[in-house]
Amino acid sequence: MTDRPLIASGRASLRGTVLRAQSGFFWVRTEVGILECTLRGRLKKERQSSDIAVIGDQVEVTQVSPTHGAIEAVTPRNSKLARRAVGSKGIWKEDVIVANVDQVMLVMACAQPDFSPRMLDRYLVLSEASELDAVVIANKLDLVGDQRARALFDVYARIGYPVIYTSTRTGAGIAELQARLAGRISVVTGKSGVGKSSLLNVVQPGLGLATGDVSALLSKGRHTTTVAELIQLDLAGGGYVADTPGIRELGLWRFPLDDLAWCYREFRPYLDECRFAGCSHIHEPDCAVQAALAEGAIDAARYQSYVRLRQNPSD
Ligand SMILES: Nc1nc2c(ncn2[C@@H]2O[C@H](COP(=O)(O)OP(=O)(O)OP(=O)(O)O)[C@@H](O)[C@H]2O)c(=O)[nH]1
Ligand SMILES: [Mg+2]
Ligand SMILES: [Zn+2]
Repeated sequence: MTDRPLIASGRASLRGTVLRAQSGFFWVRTEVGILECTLRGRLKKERQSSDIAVIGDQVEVTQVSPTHGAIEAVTPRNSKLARRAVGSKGIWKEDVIVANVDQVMLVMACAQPDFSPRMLDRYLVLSEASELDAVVIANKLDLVGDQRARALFDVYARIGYPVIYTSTRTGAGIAELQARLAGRISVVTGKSGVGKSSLLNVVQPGLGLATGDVSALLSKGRHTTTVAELIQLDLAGGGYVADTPGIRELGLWRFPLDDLAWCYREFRPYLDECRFAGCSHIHEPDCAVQAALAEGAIDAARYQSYVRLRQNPSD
């Protein structure tokens, strides 16, 4: 970095957060309001990539008019959500879609659609691989009741994930969800129909996201667009929810085959105890993970999901 003064050519330098990015334009929230910005040429030269600035980035902006600015610098990211994309020569490269993500909210329905532990485990693996905190939202509690819901999700609480039981019908868990979202940048994901938009509408009345069948149509349309944005939450302490086409498509997330066992967080205490380095924890003798399974310290269904993913990562 140069020792550029805070006031460059008579124009104020501002700090801001990228709220929206589309085709080279960035909407940045600053203390003087939201400015529509482009990237300074110098930045583009330094780093030839599509993710120089993404939503969630903290940036330094020079205001050039009451409504426009130029992004001068991007602050190093604390965390990021990336997906794999095909780079030059067909080599996989990382494509950052949200920066400074504080947590991933994995929304599941207790029923309608049926809860799929397999899918949740997959999401958790992907969150762990990105080293992002994950929160499990067990929605539609009203359809099954407390006891049944806990039978489905308690295992996740036991291995250390926060689990929030919610219903947009009864209002259960909504205050807890709001408290979790306040002051953080969150990514909300989960399959179609689980109630993501309904939850956000209850968290923030007035948001007016489409739900139900209408939403299915709209979200298909949105998949084809390239807009990524942070939805500002009107909670004490603020908070943002990231909405991007890329994060809904799970297959595009970075998938960590080598570190798969580590991504099952309850396996971690045992990983250094196996007899063989590079143990797959499936058939080797003196495997500490299998021993923990036999003792009941590792949940059998979680272990089975590990074996299936390990043997068949793409299915
Ligand atoms: N019984 C019950 N139904 C719910 C609840 N939350 C949402 N629903 C219903 O579930 C359906 C799907 O909700 P959406 O909010 O559109 O789901 P979504 O996850 O946003 O779906 P996509 O936008 O397609 O990804 C709607 O008919 C909602 O009314 C709940 O807590 N209980
Ligand atoms: Mg929706
Ligand atoms: Zn092992």
